[in-house]
Amino acid sequence: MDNIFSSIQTCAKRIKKAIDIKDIGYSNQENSSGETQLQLDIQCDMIIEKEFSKVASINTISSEEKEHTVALHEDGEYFISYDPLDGSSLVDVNLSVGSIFGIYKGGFGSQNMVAACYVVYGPRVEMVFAHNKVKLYLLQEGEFEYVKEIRLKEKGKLNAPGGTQQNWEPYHKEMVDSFFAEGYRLRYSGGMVPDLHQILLKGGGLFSYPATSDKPQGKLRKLFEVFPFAFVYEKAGGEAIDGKQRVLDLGHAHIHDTSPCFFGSKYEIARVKEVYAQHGS
Ligand code: P6P
Repeated sequence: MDNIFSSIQTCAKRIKKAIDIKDIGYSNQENSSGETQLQLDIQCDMIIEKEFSKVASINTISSEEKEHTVALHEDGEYFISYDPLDGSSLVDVNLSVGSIFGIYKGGFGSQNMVAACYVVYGPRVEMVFAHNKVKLYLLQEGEFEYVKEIRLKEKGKLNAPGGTQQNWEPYHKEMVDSFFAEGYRLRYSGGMVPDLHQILLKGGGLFSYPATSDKPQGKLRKLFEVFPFAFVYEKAGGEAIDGKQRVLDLGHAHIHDTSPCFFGSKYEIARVKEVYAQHGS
């Protein structure tokens, strides 16, 4: 695992350089989710694949930017899924973006998840690595320095409601509004990594990306986005559900499967469970 952690640090430094200098024009390609790929998406994907190919313990990788998995080392015990640059379209408006990694042992799948990691490229470059604990690191003078352990409180103050509001179910809108009626603050940038990072660092709240009329299976990808953050939030003392059940109890049929998702402190997730038990499919 140490070699993987070290390799991700190298990836993060190289990706930061690519963000700072790379042409952010669109390529003529689409990813498996039908999203037009930025040159930068492809560049960051190549950086990670090249660095991971040097780590003998990595058996196979799967990327949001690749249709299929890529076998690296047949004797490796770890399988890594990743989103090389989540929210990449935010780069051209100078908002924070991130890389997300899910680390599985013996094969891809929520039941095999043993660690998760994400990197936030913002005013500072920070990394969160979740194994037994959730640890925060800050890139300083070319090295990632340990800062602190991250823990969620029982209840927070931030509300990050994702998805197109006109496509929400009425009961979902009522639930979102109920938190605002309690004084929660709206904190939503459209970047999953900074939005979830902010809730973690501020001690709690709710991030939601529900099933909507235009995306009945949600938008966020299980292997590359939802499972890794579910692992981080649970290790930090929070919860992650799909509205009904624990995200990390979900299976996946295809590596690009999506899921509705709710990440947060226990108080907020209890409200989601209560509302969705009465309405949700
Ligand atoms: P919406 C970025 O494209 C992304 O995949 C996540 O980073 C983010 O949480 C979500 O989509 C935003 O989606 O529909 O709210 O713009």
